[in-house]
Amino acid sequence: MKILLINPTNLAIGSRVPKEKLPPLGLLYIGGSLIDIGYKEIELLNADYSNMSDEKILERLKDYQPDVVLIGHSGSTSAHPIAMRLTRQIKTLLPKVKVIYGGVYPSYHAYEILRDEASIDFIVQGEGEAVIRELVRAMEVGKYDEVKGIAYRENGTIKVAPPAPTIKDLDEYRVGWELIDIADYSYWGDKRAVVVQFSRGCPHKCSYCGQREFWETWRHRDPVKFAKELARLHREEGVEVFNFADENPTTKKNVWKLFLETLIAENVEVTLVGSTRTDDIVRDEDILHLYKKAGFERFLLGIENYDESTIEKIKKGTTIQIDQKAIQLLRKNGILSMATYVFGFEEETLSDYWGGLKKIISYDPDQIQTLYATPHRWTSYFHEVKHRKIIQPNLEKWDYKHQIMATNNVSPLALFVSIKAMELVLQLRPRAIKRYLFYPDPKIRHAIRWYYKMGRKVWLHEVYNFFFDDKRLRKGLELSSFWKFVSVKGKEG
Ligand code: B12
Ligand code: SF4
Repeated sequence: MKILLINPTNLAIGSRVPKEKLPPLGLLYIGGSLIDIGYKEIELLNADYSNMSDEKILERLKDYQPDVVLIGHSGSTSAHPIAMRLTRQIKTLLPKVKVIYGGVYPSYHAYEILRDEASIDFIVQGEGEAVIRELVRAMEVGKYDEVKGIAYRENGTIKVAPPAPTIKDLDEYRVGWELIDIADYSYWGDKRAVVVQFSRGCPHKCSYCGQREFWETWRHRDPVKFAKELARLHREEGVEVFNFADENPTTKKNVWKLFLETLIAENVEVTLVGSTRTDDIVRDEDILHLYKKAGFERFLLGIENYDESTIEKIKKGTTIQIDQKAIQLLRKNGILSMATYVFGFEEETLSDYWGGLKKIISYDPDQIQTLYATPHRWTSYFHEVKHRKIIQPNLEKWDYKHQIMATNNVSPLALFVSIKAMELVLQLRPRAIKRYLFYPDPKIRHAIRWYYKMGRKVWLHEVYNFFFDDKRLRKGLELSSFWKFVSVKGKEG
């Protein structure tokens, strides 16, 4: 069976603005899982890498003549319309090819996608490694009723199988690194880089979070094996930067400490970047020097908001004191902090932004990432905001960098200008510029300068898009009508 994995293009800034690209880890896990049960005719077409045109992608399909196409993108909501445009053309070109679609967005919209898109034959719902093995084996015999975790069409009826159990031992599956040339991938200013994943899931319950339920429970790989794999990738493949895909890698202190100590003992000079929670950083005050020694240069901290009552409302489970302390502790240990700030809550006002700006300056993070509240249907936040008006109906723009819902007190223009001004103030304030120019550690100085360079490009790109490209509705539908279907996991019917 000839298999082609496709990472479709995505128009989001994360795909289009930086020249540097990271490998699509999800598809590499899926490929690795199939290679390990004997499927050898398998290739990856990373169309997102070079923003490949549909014509070029189709040419490649014509040459390769796959029996099965596996398609999915990590930025799954915003990539969905493009993935569908592509699969329709693939089916026209190769009508016999079977198309399997996976990832977060299709997992939760399986029923609607199969109802509306004749080009999709199967959807894998949830974690894919174990399910894809079962599905591909079932395809050899054409019998699917025993396969859990899939949705498909049979004699014109849409069937949604019961969910597959989560993988207990993550070390049973490996990343199919052989599907890419690692030397093609870089990040952090021309450093060879890959995405890795130590753990899946998160035990916390933030209401807007689109990730925690997807993985169901928090699980982690063997910390010693994982550290050794990073060291091997550094020694044999020259990987310098590891970008952690984890939602929350630091969940268990003892396990995390063992990972850090093992990596330190491997004595490899690598850069690690990831995301975690501020309360874990505060909890780990006594071992933050190990974070630094292992190679951590930056943490993205999902602070989201700087107002105590909003933090409570979104069930973040932290406090402003903890958030502030985490930033100070990271700085004390020579690790950069990137604080997120989510905009677009219903009742926010211009004076809230002013208050937020003053607070964030007092927190003094090294970097800021501004985002718009985005009501993914599979989050509890979706249900809280069903009455709100959708001003951005194009799913390609549901990438956290476009305003999706109207707010009551601030126009989209005023909100956009406030965000852009806030970014300028934060990144150009004297303390930040001083670090840009004189940060004593040259590795961290490089990281700061790289981020400024990227930030400048993104800032200009967003301003251009806002005024000349993005189309917004003045009066959109309510979210509930816009979406029409509100049941979880696309299982209606
Ligand atoms: C690393 C990362 C990036 C990196 C690199 C992306 C890359 N090359 O893969 C960068 C910084 C470039 C990035 C950019 C963006 N990202 Co990002 N990113 C992540 C992050 C942290 C990890 C992704 C990952 O590797 N996960 C681990 C893999 C193993 O999981 P997976 O991809 O879901 O795959 C599994 C299953 O979904 C399934 N599966 C997936 N595909 C397929 C296909 C088939 C056929 C099958 C059978 C199964 C299957 O099986 C896999 C194994 O179990 C996630 C957050 C997170 N913790 O997951 C956000 C995340 C994926 N990013 C997100 C977003 C919004 C973006 C951007 C749109 C942001 C922007 N405005 O620019 C862009 C999109 C461009 C892009 N290239 O992805 C959102 C997506 C939300 C959504 N559901 O739509 C996430 C979930 C963050 C969040 N908080 O919500 N991102
Ligand atoms: S801490 Fe992060 S990953 Fe965990 S539920 Fe909250 S937003 Fe989601």
